[in-house]
Amino acid sequence: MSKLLVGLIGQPNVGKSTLFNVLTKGNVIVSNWPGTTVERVESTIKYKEYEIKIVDLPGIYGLSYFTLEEKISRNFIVEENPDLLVVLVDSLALERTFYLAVEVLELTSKALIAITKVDIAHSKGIHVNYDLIEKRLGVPVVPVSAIKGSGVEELLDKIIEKTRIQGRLLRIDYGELEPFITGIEDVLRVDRELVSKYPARWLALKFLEGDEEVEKLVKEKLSDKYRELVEIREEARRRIGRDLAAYISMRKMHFIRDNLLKNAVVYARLERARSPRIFYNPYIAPLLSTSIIFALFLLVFIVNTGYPLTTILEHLGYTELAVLLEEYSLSSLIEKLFDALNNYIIGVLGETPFSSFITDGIIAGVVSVVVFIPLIAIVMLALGALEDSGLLPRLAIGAHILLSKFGLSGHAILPLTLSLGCNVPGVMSTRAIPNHFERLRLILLTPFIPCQARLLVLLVLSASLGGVIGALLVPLVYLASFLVVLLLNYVLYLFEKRKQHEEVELLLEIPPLHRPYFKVVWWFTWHHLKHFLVKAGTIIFLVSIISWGLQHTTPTFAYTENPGESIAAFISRGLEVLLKPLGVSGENTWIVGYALLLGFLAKELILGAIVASTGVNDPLDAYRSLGLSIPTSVSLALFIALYVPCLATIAIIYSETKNWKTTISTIVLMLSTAYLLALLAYNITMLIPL
Ligand SMILES: Nc1nc2c(ncn2[C@@H]2O[C@H](COP(=O)(O)OP(=O)(O)OP(=O)(O)O)[C@@H](O)[C@H]2O)c(=O)[nH]1
Ligand SMILES: [Mg+2]
Repeated sequence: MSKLLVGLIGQPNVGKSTLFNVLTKGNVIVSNWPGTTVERVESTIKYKEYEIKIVDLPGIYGLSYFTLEEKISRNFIVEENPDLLVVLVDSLALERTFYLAVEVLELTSKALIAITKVDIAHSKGIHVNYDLIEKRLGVPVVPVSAIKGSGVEELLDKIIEKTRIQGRLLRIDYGELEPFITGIEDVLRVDRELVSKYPARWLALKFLEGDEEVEKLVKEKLSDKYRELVEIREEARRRIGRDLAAYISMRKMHFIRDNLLKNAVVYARLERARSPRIFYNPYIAPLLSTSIIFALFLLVFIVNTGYPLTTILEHLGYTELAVLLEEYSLSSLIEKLFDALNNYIIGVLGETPFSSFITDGIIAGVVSVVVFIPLIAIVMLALGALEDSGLLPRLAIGAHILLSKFGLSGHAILPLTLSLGCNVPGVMSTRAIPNHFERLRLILLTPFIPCQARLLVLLVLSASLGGVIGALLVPLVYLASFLVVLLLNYVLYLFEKRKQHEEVELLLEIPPLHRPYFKVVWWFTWHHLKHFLVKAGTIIFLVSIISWGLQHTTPTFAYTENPGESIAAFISRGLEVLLKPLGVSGENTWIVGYALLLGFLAKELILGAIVASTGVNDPLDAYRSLGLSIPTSVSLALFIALYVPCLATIAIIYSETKNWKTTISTIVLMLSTAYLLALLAYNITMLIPL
């Protein structure tokens, strides 16, 4: 266990003690700060592999050395040398409360910002772009609500993360004062010991301000230079023509208003809150909420891939229209773009192992990340608009009436619906769920919901079967998936209830409705996109490249274009033991194993793998050529619907939970559930005379 010392610092009333209590859950040690009657409250908590001692510092407005509270805080920073300071800033009074944060960041880079009371900020129409402020300050900025408990775990994670990285000090431009600051800094640097304890620039500023403590320090350590320093200060005062402390403080306030917060906060104008009763009606609300969210879901996916409209059109016989819609959907346009790039590269390099590595390895890796961009962007734009306008909590109320019967809260409507299209935004949208346990439960279960990619495979399988079984296959598989989700959810829910003795509840601040602000919606979208690209994107990209290696290298490490000779096929042959009980046998067994193995990366690859290994061009004919029995096809359909959806989902589960245990548990749970049910389906279908 490593030990960390963390101080909570902030202006009075920003919420330090409230956050302190939430972080430490009670057991505190109360003493007095040395030589004073001011209470010192501290507590040690265990988090991950850390023992974190948290100290609640007294509320102060700035880091001068006048009041007792200020002296206590500054001595704590300098003498106790904490591993990190958490500077609390009140989201309801950003301009004022950032002042202390700015002062702290000039003194130490071992700090991060927690923006507090975000629960009420939203209902007052205050929207903050935390990412932008983070970039401008150079330290992490974490929104928290101590009252609702949101952001607290993220704060702890960021605390640990930040203590591992060296940051830089904040540098504010003091205009005309700059040459004097530099002048004083140069003199101060003579005393190495002094400038190793305090940043030289900070000392210079405090000296200019006439800070009592710094004055004393300088006089003591640099007695021979003291006159010179005082002269520089006199010269500065003449130049500025006013009190230097006031000037410095004014420049800080300007920095906060004109640089730090500029374009980073939107204060929405709230219309007088009308109360649309319809959102609370026990009969209409559930229907209304689910339909609005479902309609939104349809729209998003139609723009992205054409699905499910394409499938519907095809079934109605408008095949040409369906093809057209699909061709001009966003994801197909992206694929065309990269196909053109691939063709160009092959044209230049010829068909060599190297060009295969570039196109099927690197570019395919990039594509597998990029195809998600429009989808996530549109989903997040839509969600952002719902959230910002205040409509989302109202829809959650309606959905809650319905979902609470299944041990879920109204928040679950989003992940459940979105996952029908794609599990990645489905898992991402669990962020809106305030209850930690429910969120984990949904992260674990939403991947069981068959997404569009899985549907495409299921459709081929059902076409290969034909007849009644073929017609029933897809609806039955969907039904089975939903039953699995509901059942597992209920089991997990009962476990939780034993632990936390709480009913599913909907903790909602109902903000007034207002029209969505594009800027705020865009922040929301960009925040999620960036998260996906940086966190999940890297994992997806790297594994795609590794998988190229496995598919193009033989067990003796030679290059191969024949999938049957590759390491992947070699592994697939090992899967035969598991496939036999599902009725897969004979020389094509490895192809099924190989297809399922690639399906781990993305379900789209299953059909491609079968086509590539059988050498039959049409996916349906290729599948038929495997000669699998009806019970086997049924069990495979169920297995494909339920086992790990794709690498991207796994990557996003990891990046959302930052926990390998949860990620691996999900994989194990999915594989075992899928396999057991597939086995069951095989044996049941065997009994039916067909
Ligand atoms: N809505 C909401 N209110 C909060 C939150 N955190 C604190 N408050 C309220 O803000 C007020 C001040 O909170 P404290 O925790 O006492 O603030 P403090 O920073 O410790 O104040 P001092 O000790 O006086 O410096 C209290 O009324 C809290 O209930 C929050 O996350 N959400
Ligand atoms: Mg307090």
